[in-house]
Amino acid sequence: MPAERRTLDATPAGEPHFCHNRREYTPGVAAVSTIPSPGPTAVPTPLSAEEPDAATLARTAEQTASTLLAPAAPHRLADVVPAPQHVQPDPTADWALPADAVIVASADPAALAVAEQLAQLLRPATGYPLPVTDATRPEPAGAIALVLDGSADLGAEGYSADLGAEGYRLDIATDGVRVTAATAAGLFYGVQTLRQLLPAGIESPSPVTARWALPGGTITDAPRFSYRGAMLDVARHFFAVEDVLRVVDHLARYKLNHLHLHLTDDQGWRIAVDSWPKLTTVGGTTEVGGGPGGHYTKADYARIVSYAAARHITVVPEIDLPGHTNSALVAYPELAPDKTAPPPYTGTEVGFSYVDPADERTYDFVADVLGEVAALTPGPWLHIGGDEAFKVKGEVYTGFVERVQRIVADLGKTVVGWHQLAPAAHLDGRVLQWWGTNGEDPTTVDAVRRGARLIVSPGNHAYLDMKYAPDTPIGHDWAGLIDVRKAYDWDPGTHVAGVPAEAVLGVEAPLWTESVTSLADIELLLLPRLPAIAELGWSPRASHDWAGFRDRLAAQGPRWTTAGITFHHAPEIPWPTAPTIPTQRTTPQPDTAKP
Ligand code: TNX
Repeated sequence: MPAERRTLDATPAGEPHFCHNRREYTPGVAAVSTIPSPGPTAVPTPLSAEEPDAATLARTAEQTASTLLAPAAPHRLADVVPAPQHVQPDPTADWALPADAVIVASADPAALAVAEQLAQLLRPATGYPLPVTDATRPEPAGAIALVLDGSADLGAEGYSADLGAEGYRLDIATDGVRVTAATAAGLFYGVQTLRQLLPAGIESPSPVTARWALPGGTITDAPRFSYRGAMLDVARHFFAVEDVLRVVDHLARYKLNHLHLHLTDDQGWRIAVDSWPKLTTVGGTTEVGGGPGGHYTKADYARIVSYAAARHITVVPEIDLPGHTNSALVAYPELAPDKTAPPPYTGTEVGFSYVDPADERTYDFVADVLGEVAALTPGPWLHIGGDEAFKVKGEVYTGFVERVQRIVADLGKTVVGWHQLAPAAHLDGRVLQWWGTNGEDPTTVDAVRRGARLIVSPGNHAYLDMKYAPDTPIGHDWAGLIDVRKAYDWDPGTHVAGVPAEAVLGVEAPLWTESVTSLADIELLLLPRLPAIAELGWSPRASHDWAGFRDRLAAQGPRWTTAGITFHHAPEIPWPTAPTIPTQRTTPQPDTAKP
């Protein structure tokens, strides 16, 4: 286990220490924790088996009480990742969540669902009941209100704005909090902002005592790009549904709205296809390194899709064609150019396999597979891969791609593919995912001129499988090292020379998993770079500022620590050195957190 994942939590002597994995309150005693320490500069103190004496306990209680009773300054209204579009602080209008607060929502199922999600976020740490009611009842004073309002100009005073389908306005005043949006997605993003403005202790899975204060003022916010995504490669290593759902949670926190699942590759086929059952029963049983692999049943996949949808995230399934298909050829040798089954592949080379583009049976296979995947997928996109098919060249390659693009269109879906698709004929709406490392790419520019739109995923900025530094225990370095600044300091709107910003649909951070074998590995590579990419996708370019981002990102560390999430303690980020988590309650409160 890499050092990041087993650390000694340090606590300055005499200060209360809340140890999450053991759920106990140990004044002045450091504890071995399986969650990361708050920062690289934390100084470990020795473990002590001694009980604190009465005087120490009394002093601790006094210090704790004075910390908790002091009107702790809430976060600043602008301390949010991704940076909001417009922030108007009002220091006279701070608000504190009362224990009897009510969450009121517009009488609309989608708005009420967001209200219930907010309650579920707040109940575990606060221990408050936080009942959810609809707005047909009178709005009680001190409530958090979630209001669907499609007609109003949501701009704040002196700042008029069309907040579009995903925007929201958050008003925090002494007499209550209100999120207003035209859609449930907007309300959901307002809730994510509200969550970050509360103290880090709000991420605790069990009750802690804190003053649950929010900074007064108004935020008006909307995304820069409509497509903000991350990709998880579940083919090189297979990940259980629960792991994928947890990744969805991470995306949701940072207002990402697409999860691209790389479902098939040489090393394994991960999605059940009824008409070609051996894809999973044979092709799904391998993975990199010789592990058992696995696959999603249709019910598993539907569970991921609906969990993501409830968080306003659209799943983009990828069936990689015509290359990266060894696992399919093992299952169905008739698809192979020489009609012979290749041996199963568990290495990490690319570019050697392909389905036979000269055989009509291949197109039956493609139509059947894409048809079943499309039927399971409510979102508009079908990703057909297209990368690194080194043995399918020239017109044979473009001819194959053009046929597959038409199959996708006939299914009523929009084609997405890696930018190697560029030379193929344009088809209405098609989207290329650009993963180059050099922003000069005339072939892609030409495809854009013919109508293609781009999702930008530069290998040397957005690839989450690249190492942070030479000593990162997992990951690649073929596109260079990507520290947090490298992940943050680029502009999706201008990155590919000659592609106008209007052609850029958005940004995506792919995570390839050749060396990634566990959820902790996934989180180590995702955090803290995912929020950097999320900010590029959401925040106005004018807000781009490394120094400010670094500070706002640093404040996420205690949140991840409190929630038990692994992350890389990137040395360029000024992580807080002391836990900001207050004491665990001594009097147990009812746990209303269970869904
Ligand atoms: C290139 S990026 C690939 C993947 C590898 C990745 C490793 C792309 C479209 N293809 O097959 O997993 O590099 O970083």
